[in-house]
Amino acid sequence: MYLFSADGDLVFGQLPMVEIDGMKLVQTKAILNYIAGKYNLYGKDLKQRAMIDMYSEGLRDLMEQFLVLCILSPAELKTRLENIQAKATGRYLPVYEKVLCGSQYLVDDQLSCADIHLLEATIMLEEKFPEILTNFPNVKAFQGRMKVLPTIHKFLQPNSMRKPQPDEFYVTTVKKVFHKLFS
Ligand SMILES: N[C@@H](CCC(=O)N[C@@H](CS)C(=O)NCC(=O)O)C(=O)O
Repeated sequence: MYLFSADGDLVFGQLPMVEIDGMKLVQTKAILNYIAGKYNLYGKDLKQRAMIDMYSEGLRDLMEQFLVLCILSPAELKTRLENIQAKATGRYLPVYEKVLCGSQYLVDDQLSCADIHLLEATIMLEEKFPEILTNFPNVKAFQGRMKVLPTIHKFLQPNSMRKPQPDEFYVTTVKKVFHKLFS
């Protein structure tokens, strides 16, 4: 069963879909890249854009690991969390720690969408592993600088548009929807 909407707005029968500037955009990367371009968060030239994409994709690979956490069994959850922690500390955080040594931002001297992804990833990681940034002081300092930027500070306040961690009600609803779709 596919999620095709009656008006055909879900072009591939999938979410997310964002309505922006008269378009109904699907495909996460297309959405993110459009927003990054529109708000000057996508570098000054092709090479910077390539670097921004490279750092962003690494973070997306890491953050994708979190997607199904709320529907795993306790045993699966334990294994998955161990795996995330190992990958984060062994593969991903060392890269960003090195790039941020002496640099304010990941690419060039200006804020880009890669920085936003890194901030989000660090917050997600700390929600599960509160001490995880202890050995990554440059990343921790970067997180502190990012959190006080006015729009980001506002976004991180309770009841903002940032999704809270899934609670029991959310998990039950997701399971019911998936059960309806796929049974
Ligand atoms: N490549 C797409 C994948 C989107 C995707 O898998 N969406 C899921 C929900 S998170 C979905 O709609 N699944 C239903 C389906 O594929 O039939 C993107 O990055 O936006």
